[in-house]
Amino acid sequence: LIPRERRVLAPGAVHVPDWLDLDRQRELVQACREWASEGPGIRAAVMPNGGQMSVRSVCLGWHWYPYRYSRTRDDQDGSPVTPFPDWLGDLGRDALAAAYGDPDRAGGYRPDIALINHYDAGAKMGLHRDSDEESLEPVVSFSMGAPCLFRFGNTENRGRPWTDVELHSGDLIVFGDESRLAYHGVPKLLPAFDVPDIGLAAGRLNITLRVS
Ligand code: AKG
Repeated sequence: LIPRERRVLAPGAVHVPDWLDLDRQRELVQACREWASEGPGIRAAVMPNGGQMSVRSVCLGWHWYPYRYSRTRDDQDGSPVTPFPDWLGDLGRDALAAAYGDPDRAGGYRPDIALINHYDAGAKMGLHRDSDEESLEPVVSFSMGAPCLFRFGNTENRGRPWTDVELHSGDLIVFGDESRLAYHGVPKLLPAFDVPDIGLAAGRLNITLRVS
C-alpha cells in the first residue's frame, strides 16, 4: 500500500489524507443532501458552448454558473442562493490550519462560497482554474465517497507539469498562494472499493470553499 501522508503538491498546495473523520463526513453528506433538494435543486450547469457539465452542482453563499457568480440562481429559477452557514466557515478555518500548519493565518480565513459537486461513475471535470473569484484567498476542498484521480497542474497552461493524486473519502486539499490559480481537474473516478458507509449511495461528493 502506498503510504497516505500529508503532501505538498506545489508551493501553497497541500493534500491531507483522511482529514475528515467518518462522523464529519456523514454530517456533510446529510447537509449536502438537504442543500441539493432546496429550491430548484442540484443541476448540471450548461457551458457557453451549449455543452452540459457531467458533474451536478449546488452552491451556497454565491451561485456559480459558467463563468460568474450571482446572489440568485440565474441559470435556474432566479431564486436567492442558499446562505453559507457559519459552521462551514469554521470547518474551512480548521482545514486551512491543518494544511498550512499556521493557525494565525487560518483565523482570518472567511470563506463565503461553497460549491458542492456530485460525480456519478462517468463524471469528470476538465482542467480549469478557479478564477471567477476576486479574492485570491485559498480554496479548501473536501472529498467524500468514491475515490478519484485528481490532477494538479501548473499556473501557465493545461499541459504538464502536473501531479496526479488519488483522492479518497475524507481527504482535504488546499490550494492558495502561488498555487491559487493553478489548473486542476478530475480526469476520472476510480473503482469504489472500501468506500466507508457515510450515507452516500453512489458516486463522489466534493465541496470547495472559496472567498468571493
Ligand atoms: C472545482 O469545483 O472547481 C473543482 O475543481 C472540483 C475538484 C474536485 O472535485 O475535487
